[in-house]
Amino acid sequence: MPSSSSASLFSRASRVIPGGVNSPVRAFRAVGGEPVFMVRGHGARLTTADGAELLDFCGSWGPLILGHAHPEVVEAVARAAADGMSFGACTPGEVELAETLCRLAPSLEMVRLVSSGTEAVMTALRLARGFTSRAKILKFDGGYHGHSDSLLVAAGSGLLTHGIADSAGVTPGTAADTLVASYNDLESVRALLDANRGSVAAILVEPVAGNMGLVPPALGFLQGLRVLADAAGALLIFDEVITGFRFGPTTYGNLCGVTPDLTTLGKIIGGGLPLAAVGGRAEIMQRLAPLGPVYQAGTLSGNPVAVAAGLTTLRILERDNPYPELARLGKLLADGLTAAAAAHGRKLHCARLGGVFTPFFRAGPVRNLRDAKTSDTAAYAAFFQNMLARNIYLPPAQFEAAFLSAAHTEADVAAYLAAAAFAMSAS
Ligand code: HOZ
Repeated sequence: MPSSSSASLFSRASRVIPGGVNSPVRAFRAVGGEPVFMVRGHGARLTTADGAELLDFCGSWGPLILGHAHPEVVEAVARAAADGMSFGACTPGEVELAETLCRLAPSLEMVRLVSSGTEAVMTALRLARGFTSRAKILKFDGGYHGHSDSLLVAAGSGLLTHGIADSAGVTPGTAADTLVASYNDLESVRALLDANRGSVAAILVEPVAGNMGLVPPALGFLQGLRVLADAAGALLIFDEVITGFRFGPTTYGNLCGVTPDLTTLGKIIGGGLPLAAVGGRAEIMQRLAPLGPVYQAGTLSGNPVAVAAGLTTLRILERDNPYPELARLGKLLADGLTAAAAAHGRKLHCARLGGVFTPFFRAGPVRNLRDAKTSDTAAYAAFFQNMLARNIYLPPAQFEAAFLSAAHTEADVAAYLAAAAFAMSAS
């Protein structure tokens, strides 16, 4: 029988899966060593194929705000699965999920359910282009919006981590329709809109950047984007795949009082299963087929099992309101990490919002990709490995966000900080 250790699984995987991984940021290339294979997750803890128990601060990259295998979510999924995995036909649950999303985030007058964040953003861009009859999209340096062609330009997340500025396989014509501004820099947006007057269909932004590490918006930045988009006749799209339902039981747009024309959601709204959505003004959403000429489709769109996981997650978030506690624990962690770094004479800036954080190994705030890139990535790699040696699992890349869940306790934060003190002194 083949060995089931992480090392032997990775060796088998590398023979049949490119790089041994099904998504590049999992490859550990930025932190050294080989990926750890997971076999189980409960609450805030993971069990590896090697039998180790890890305290998890990656949270599957964002969906697991309730922690792993929340009993109510598991029960809802089991019940839905027992009734049939997929029909390729309409189901009551998808209506309820769409109603719930529209109720919780008033900027969503209508939504279309899809299966991944990539699809949601791809659909939002097509809608924006179809609605405005314009071709260009303005995005931000270090912003990541999934892996559709036109957005693999100056992208964050795995591309930033692996030093792939722009993906091969994207035609120059496609890339030419993507304009790139600097995050938190309204002047760079204004200049691009002026230079491309009448041809920008949409400004696409993560309202809180999460794919160059966590970079919160500067005061007035999102409000400024709204004004600039309106003046240019462009739509404003908030990519909330990470931020939706992460800081409150609603979108970040709703929390910060800026109303985008379209919003993309994913991660949390699927409760850990593949489900995402694009939503916004009815006038725009009604351009989608079968009502309008903008096409989008998917066999597993609105899949009943994923819908059950998402709906149950949203119900629990509304009922239990874990957000103040997530923010309290997040602050405890960020303050403790900052103090540990100071005590060991290390340069560190811990960016944090609510229960989301990124330790940048550099001094001072991080406002954009230029700042993020000056973080000492070798120091992050050493930190990651030292934390892993203490059974703390972090995102295996500097340019990603780490997540607390409702399953984390103050004792878990203390465990993180104890390991971090060790990591700071060791590396
Ligand atoms: N979008 C995730 C990182 N920000 C990637 C998740 C994965 O590749 O597993």
